[in-house]
This record gives sequence, structure tokens and C-alpha cells, in this order.
Amino acid sequence: MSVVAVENHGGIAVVRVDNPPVNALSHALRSGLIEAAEKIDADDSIRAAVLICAGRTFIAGADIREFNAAPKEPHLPDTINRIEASSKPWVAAIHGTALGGGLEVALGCHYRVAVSTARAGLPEVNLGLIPGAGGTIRLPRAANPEFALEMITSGKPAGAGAAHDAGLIDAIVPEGQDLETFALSFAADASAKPLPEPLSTRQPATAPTAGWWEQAIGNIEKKAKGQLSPVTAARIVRNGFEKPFAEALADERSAFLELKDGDQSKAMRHAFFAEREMGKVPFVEGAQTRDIHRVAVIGGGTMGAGIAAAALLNGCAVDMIEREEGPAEAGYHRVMGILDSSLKRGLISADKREALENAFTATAGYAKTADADLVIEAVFEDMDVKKAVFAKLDEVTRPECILATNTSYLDINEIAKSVGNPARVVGLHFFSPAHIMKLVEVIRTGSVSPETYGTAFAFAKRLKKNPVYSGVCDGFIGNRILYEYRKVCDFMLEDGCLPQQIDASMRAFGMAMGPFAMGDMAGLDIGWAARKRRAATRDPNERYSRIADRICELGRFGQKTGAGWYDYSGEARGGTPDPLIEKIILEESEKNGIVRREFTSREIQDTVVSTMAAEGQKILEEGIALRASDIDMVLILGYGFPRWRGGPMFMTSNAG
Ligand code: T1G
Repeated sequence: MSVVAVENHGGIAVVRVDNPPVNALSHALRSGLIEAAEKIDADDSIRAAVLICAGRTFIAGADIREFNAAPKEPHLPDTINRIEASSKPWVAAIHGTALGGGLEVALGCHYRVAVSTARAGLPEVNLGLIPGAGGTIRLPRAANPEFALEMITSGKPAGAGAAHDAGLIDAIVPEGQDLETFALSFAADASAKPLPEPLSTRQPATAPTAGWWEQAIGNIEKKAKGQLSPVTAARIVRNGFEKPFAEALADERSAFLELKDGDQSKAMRHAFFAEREMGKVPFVEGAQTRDIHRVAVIGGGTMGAGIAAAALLNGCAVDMIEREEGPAEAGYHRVMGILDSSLKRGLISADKREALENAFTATAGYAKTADADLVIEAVFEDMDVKKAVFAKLDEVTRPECILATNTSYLDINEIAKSVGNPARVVGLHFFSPAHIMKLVEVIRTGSVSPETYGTAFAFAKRLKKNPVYSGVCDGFIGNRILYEYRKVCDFMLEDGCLPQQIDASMRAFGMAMGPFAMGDMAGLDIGWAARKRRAATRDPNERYSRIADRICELGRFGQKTGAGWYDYSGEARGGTPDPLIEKIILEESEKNGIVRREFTSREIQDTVVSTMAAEGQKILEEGIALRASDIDMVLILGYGFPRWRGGPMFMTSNAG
């Protein structure tokens, strides 16, 4: 089946692309477009051409699956240059998302029209790449340099309206009009005019001053935190201003190919497909999922409020439940605070905020759970408290209502024993702040039904989260690996490191924060409780570091107590190293007869990654996680592991 067809509509050619699912620029599509251009130029009855796509979207980019193989001719720049060299005007008719190579093809056309809901972007940096088919040169000649540089180096697409205002889109299809009909009419008008000068030969409207580039590239380098592609993209965009098109195109292509074959892009392409794989759960295939209209959230604390806000912002009615009026009111204000900040940031309108407030209640007592389709419990992390809540829910909710717990480590099989029908109990482990963090671990108990599990999983997707399958164990996937990560770092303290050295090393690795600074921010009492919980079953022969316990025994729980691993009494936001901590560390090393030694930053990083991967391997072998790539995505989405490294399982399986 040809992926490109050319039809003649009264002298205007319609070049129709049909390459599901997203019209990616496969080898067949690149060749087909060149053949179409040849055919149109050779046919005197054709005055202009419309390039349009079947299915959900305009061309969404190069076919990422082809990147691991050697590129095959015709290469995309050749296809685009051939369209641009056409003797008749081509009009790109855009719906869905014109992304990457798709937008580059549209830039090779003489005009671009789009429906108002379309988006356009060059997201290559999110794959560790840069646009590799003229996008870094043509875009700044269609739109202004600031808009072009931001689009290319951030990878963020723009809506059709913003793209039109920036000069990237020539016309927006009026509401109610058909894209193809509008594009045919636009092309007919264009055919009566002289061909516009191709973007590749135009000079940019405004060439920024040298100082502008230095500042812009400097800002991008700071934000990139070790990722190469945004910085390379910025340099190549600048290069496109200073060199003739052919030379600039060659430079762009060689920079693209170098990145494509580099470790960072391989890691980010792994993450791209891993992120899509994690949403597939064989356990629920074929299960009948139910719609969730009304959600009850038990607990109005930070987590409960974040979960309630996320559900409200995604179309659910929400009833927050607390034990008494005071905490209920506090929870209500927490949720309204989140909605107010969404309003302030322009994410919702004032009318929307009002509608959400009308869909939200916060009360004392369980009465409001009687109408819930789903209840999410987010109360204190104590088994007895949770079992009492679920016993009550079992009494007052409808039999078909799903009962979910947000526990971050407790045994949900144990919680489910409080409910007559445990098939309706599932885990929905959100990450704080729950209305922002994308990751949700959806925990499968031994008794949950596929319908319950599938409905909970689909609900998380509806909240625009990245749900991941996990079985029941202490800490599920993320916190279990985090526990081992923290433990091995404590051992490195005893063996010769200091907290600030390990934190600096893991920041240099690309983590958002080092483990000790992160512990001080989250609260050291959480880890302390986890160690005490595991004490009864800990192997007495297993190495154990007393450093963290000694710090907690001093009442130092981190930022919230003014001191933890670091001292927060001074001005420094991140705290300052505390000689008392070094003293405790040296005492523990001595007590354990350890001769302290030097560690390189690389050794610290390798130790952390191999520890994470080893625990991940156990999690995989125990069937807690479905895939190694799911484990990578948990760490990337939930714990700040740098996406451009691909995750500990990817790094270990690809270690040279
Ligand atoms: N190549 C191959 N497969 C792709 C693909 C692509 N570019 N985009 C999506 N898929 C698959 C995806 O794996 C999934 O497969 C299915 O399509 C639906 O995707 C030369 C070098 C377009 C916004 O980065 O952002 O052009 O799981 O679940 O939520 O300069 O897909 O069903 O088997 O994401 O509706 C640049 C990447 C490439 C766009 C649609 N383009 N794609 O989202 O569906 S590099 C991109 C997306 C490039 C040039 C450079 C999204 C989407 P399966 P989906 P969606």
C-alpha cells in the first residue's frame, strides 16, 4: 500500500499521506513525497499542491524506529529540498501535531495552513537530537529568532494561534470550515501569485546581536544540566544565521548524526518508547473498565489535597472526607489554593475555577462516600488507621465502588482484609505534589479484579499521569530502590565520603538533588520509620549503618527541624555542612574498624547506579515490575533520574 497518493482536484494536486499511526517519515514516505513532487512538476494541468495527512495528525516526525539502523536514501533533507524547489506552490495543511521532520516538511512547503487545534514543534531535543532536516535554518526565517530558538531548544510545541502570530503558519482555518477545502482554495489563490522566495534563501528578519546569542546560549547551557542536545541546537541555530544555507544544512546534518549515534540520544529514545510501553498492562487486556465521575478522597493533608485537585482538574466531582470540620476546612483551603495557583498561572479560566469549586466538597464524616465511584484513601501511614478506614468504607460505599489506598509502602493485601470484597481494593500511589508529579504506581494486590485494576489504571491516565504496574512489596518499585540507594550512600559515608561530596557527585550525574539534600527536604523521620519497620526482619549479618539513626536520635529531621544532614540555621537555602555530622561519620567509621579512603565522583555514581539496577533486577525477578524499562521510567518520572541517561536498567544493560 502506497503511503502517498496524488489526486488532481481541478488543477490543484492533493498529496495525501497515509502512514498510520502518526504518519512518521518512513523511507517509503520520504521516497513517495519526492515522486509526488516530480509528478506535479511534470503535469502542466496542475497549478499548485496541497500536502495533507489522513488519520489523527499531520506528519509527526521522522520514524524514530529507523534511527538505530544506518540512514537510507533519500534522506529527509533531500525530500524537503525537492519540495521547496518545486515550480508550483505547495501548501501544507496541518491538523494534529506537525512535529520534528513533519514541521520541517511543512517548512519546505511554500505555505502552511492549520486548524486552530493543531500544534507545531521541533521536539527533537527530547530525543537527545536536534532537527536534522533544515528546521534549525528555515524556522528562524519563517518566524522570529526568539520564537524559533525557544521552540528548538525547549522542544515544546506551540499552538496554531501562537505559531500564526509568530509567522510560522500563514492562515488558520476558520471555525466550522473543512481543512482540505480551505487548503484547496488557499492553494488556488497561491497559484495565481508568483512563487514566494524559499525560506532557505531568505535572510532572517532580524539577526540577533552577538551579545544576544552569548546570553541565550548561556541560559540554555545552565538549564540543560548536562544534556547535550539543547546546547548543540542553540549553537547550530546561530550557525544557520552566519553561514550560507548549503553549508549550514551540512553542519546541521553532521551535528544531528553525531547526536543520533551518541549515548544520550539512545537513552532518550529508549525513554520515549519505555514511556509508552509502561501504559500497557497484559493483566487487564479485555477487562471492562468503568467510568469514574465522582471521587471521594479520605484525608485533606498535602497528598489528599493534591489528589483531589488532580481529579477536579480532570473532570471529576470530588468529595474530600476528614474526621472533623476543622481538618476538613483546612483540606478545602489546600485544594482551593492549588486551583487558585492554576488560575494565576493561566492553566484554567476564572469560570473554570468556579465550576471546579462547585464540583468540590470537604466535610467531616463518611456520608459523602455513598455516591462515590472511586474512593482514594490518603490518611496517616499507619496500618491500623488504614484498616479502620477501609472497614468503614466497606460499610458505607456502594458495592461497585473501587477502594484505593495511596500508601507508599504498607502491605495492601493486609489492608484489603478489612473489606468484604477485596477484589475492589487497589493501590494508587501518587507522588508529592500529587497534582504535578506524573508518576502513579498502580499496585496489584493478590485479590484485585482486572476490572478494578484496569479502571484504576485508566483513571490515572485520565489525570494525565504516567501510571505504572507494580506488585505488592515494601516500597513497591520506586521507594524500594530509593531505600537501597540511600543505604549504599550511608555505607560510602562510613567508607570515606561526606554528604556534600556524594550530593555534589549525584548532581553532576544529573540528578535534580543529591540523596542527603533530598532526605533533608522530605524529612529524615520517614526513612527512620522505614528502617525501624524493617529492623525485625533484617538479616543480622547484613551491613547496617547507624549514622542516619544517630542523626534522627538528635531530633535532626532535616529542613523542617532546622538541621539534618546539613545545618539550615544560616542564610544558605541548601544548608551548610555541619561539623557535628562529620564527627558522627568519623566515629562510626572508627567504631566499625573502617580505614576511610578517597572516592572519585565517578565511583560514587557507578556505585549508586549498580545498586539501583541490582534492586531493580530483584524487583523484576519477583514479578513486582513488568519490565526493566518500567523501572527506568519510575526513576526518571518519580525521582529525578536524568532522562538523558535512560535509567539504571538501561545504563547497566548498555554498560560498555
Ligand atoms: N516514530 C515512530 N513511532 C512513533 C513516533 C515516531 N516519530 N511517534 C509516535 N510513534 C508511535 C508510538 O510509539 C506509539 O506506538 C504510537 O505511535 C502512538 O504514539 C529529522 C530527527 C505524535 C504527539 O518526537 O510526540 O523528526 O505504542 O502513544 O499520545 O529533524 O506520539 O502504539 O506501538 O505517543 O496520540 C520527532 C514523537 C522525531 C514526535 C502522538 N517527532 N511522537 O501522541 O500517541 S525526530 C517526535 C509524539 C525527527 C527530524 C527529526 C506523540 C504524538 P505504539 P503515542 P499520542
